[in-house]
Amino acid sequence: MKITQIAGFLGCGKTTFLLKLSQVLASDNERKIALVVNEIGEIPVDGKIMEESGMQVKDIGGGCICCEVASTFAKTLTQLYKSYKPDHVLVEPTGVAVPHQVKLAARMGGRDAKISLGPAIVLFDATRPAELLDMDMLGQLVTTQLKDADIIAISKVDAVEEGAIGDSAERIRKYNSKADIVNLSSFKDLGIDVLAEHIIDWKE
Ligand SMILES: Nc1nc2c(ncn2[C@@H]2O[C@H](COP(=O)(O)OP(=O)(O)OP(=O)(O)O)[C@@H](O)[C@H]2O)c(=O)[nH]1
Ligand SMILES: [Mg+2]
Repeated sequence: MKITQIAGFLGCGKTTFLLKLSQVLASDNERKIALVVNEIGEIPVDGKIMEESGMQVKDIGGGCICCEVASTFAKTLTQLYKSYKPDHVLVEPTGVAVPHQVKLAARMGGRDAKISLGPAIVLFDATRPAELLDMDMLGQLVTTQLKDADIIAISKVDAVEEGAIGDSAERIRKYNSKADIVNLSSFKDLGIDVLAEHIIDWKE
């Protein structure tokens, strides 16, 4: 059971991407996929939408899976392993979660289940780089997410000019010199296959 998180700040396109990605991964019928969505609000809107896609969906509310409800997250993973035995679990943390803490929490779930960690994929919204990086508090959170990323996906590239994508990539490189950077548009089905391959091939 490989656990891959799709992280990134609020509204950067995580859920939209997760749904597309899960379809690509599941298109090989041998592969079973489960989704775990962490919501900040009280109404689990995302989870309901996702269930319509016909996959196992677990919705965790009441706090962040990287801190307040880390043990619920771990238990959910153990439960999924025992009852559904997915090949891949795709996790959408909240937009304010820190990827390495999500990994630590996932490891707790691995105590009673045979898990491996997939890459931390962090989405960076190409339509608002300045807003994300130049604000004091917000900027720190976004740069921490970027530093923690194994793979960075510049999202919504359909909505910006080519030059703006390059500018975002240049700024991202300052915070993470190692991660692969992939251009992503869930609307135009760009980058989804590449990211699915990364997940399948990923070794801890
Ligand atoms: N242009 C464009 N817009 C997108 C794309 N993917 C998502 N969006 C839009 O961006 C907004 C946020 O998308 P979500 O997928 O809900 O983003 P999220 O990161 O899950 O949001 P939170 O869970 O609230 O943090 C929505 O209005 C989407 O329609 C894309 O590839 N291109
Ligand atoms: Mg979402």
